[in-house]
Amino acid sequence: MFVDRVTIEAQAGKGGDGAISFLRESGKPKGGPDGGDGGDGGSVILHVSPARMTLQDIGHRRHYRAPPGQNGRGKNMAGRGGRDLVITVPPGTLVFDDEAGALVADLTDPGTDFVLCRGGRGGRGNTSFANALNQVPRVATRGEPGQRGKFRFELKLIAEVGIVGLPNAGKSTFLSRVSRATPKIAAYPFTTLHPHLGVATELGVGRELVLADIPGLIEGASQGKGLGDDFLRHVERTRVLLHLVDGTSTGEPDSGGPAPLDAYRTIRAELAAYGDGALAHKPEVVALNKVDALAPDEAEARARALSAAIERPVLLVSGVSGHGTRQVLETLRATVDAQPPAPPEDSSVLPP
Ligand SMILES: Nc1nc2c(ncn2[C@@H]2O[C@H](COP(=O)(O)OP(=O)(O)OP(=O)(O)O)[C@@H](O)[C@H]2O)c(=O)[nH]1
Ligand SMILES: [Mg+2]
Repeated sequence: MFVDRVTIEAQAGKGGDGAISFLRESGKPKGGPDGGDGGDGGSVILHVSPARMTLQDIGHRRHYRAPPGQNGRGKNMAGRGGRDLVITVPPGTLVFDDEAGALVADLTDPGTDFVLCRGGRGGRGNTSFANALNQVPRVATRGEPGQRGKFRFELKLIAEVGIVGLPNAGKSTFLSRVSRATPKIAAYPFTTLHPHLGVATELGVGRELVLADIPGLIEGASQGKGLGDDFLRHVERTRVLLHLVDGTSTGEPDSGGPAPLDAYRTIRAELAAYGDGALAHKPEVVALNKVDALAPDEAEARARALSAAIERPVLLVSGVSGHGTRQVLETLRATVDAQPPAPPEDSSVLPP
């Protein structure tokens, strides 16, 4: 399970100031007060919607400010209120006060609107101070400041798909191709040091896939080699594995890695060695990656050979060109949907 976590600063709008003004009309030398009230400042609202699946997009911005209310004006014109700033969050978002650490909101129900920072009330114009004793009040009040705060949002996420494969297989490239995730990518092993999460939206609303890039699997990972196999605990809760095999390496000394079948078997052995071995029974979609770098018939031939050896289908894909990614996603989606429903989530939630 992943914890998606972002910290933001939110600031609601200040209320507009009330106006001090007097009616001036020819023939009416002593007009009454006509200063309007200030408008209320905009609030920062959290709106809960399943259309949002992670907090990633929210984290792209650090400051969220709602606009202030406008000041009141003469002729009893009230200032316009500031527009509320609405941040859409996924169901299951926990909001903490970042300084105090206290839980501010537990947002589970779609459709909920939660006022995170209330906009300041607008000030009163002098018209509103007029009474029988004081018909020409020279007072107005200022708008109140809007609430502000620093908040930490947390979301517990379960990836539906765990992307496995040897270092350099192109796991991170694939993930960044199909989602907005930005794991580090480079032409050496162990580029990615932590699992990354992304949401593939290409298949349309309601058919998104949450994918996790699981780095660090090498021969001996289950004995603690390299990054070890600790990250496989994230795979335990996924529904399906996407196993990427580098189609360009052949096992020749300068080809960059083992032949596809050896690469495949190495990962399978590490999966089987983890925990009680249950990972080896997870449904798996296998794809030969980097086919953009191969002649089409060569790619086909290598996929066919791998498929024959492992006795299961092998898709062709390229995270760089995007070739085949759609079919991989469709296959993953169908495989996830064919699984029995996930076990109920542990509902105990503790702030860190
Ligand atoms: N030609 C080609 N190169 C690719 C493709 N996918 C990845 N690469 C290259 O392969 C290298 C490794 O890619 P990564 O996405 O970092 O591989 P990874 O599996 O995440 O590797 P680790 O994080 O080290 O486990 C990089 O140089 C990529 O540019 C592909 O589809 N085609
Ligand atoms: Mg990587």
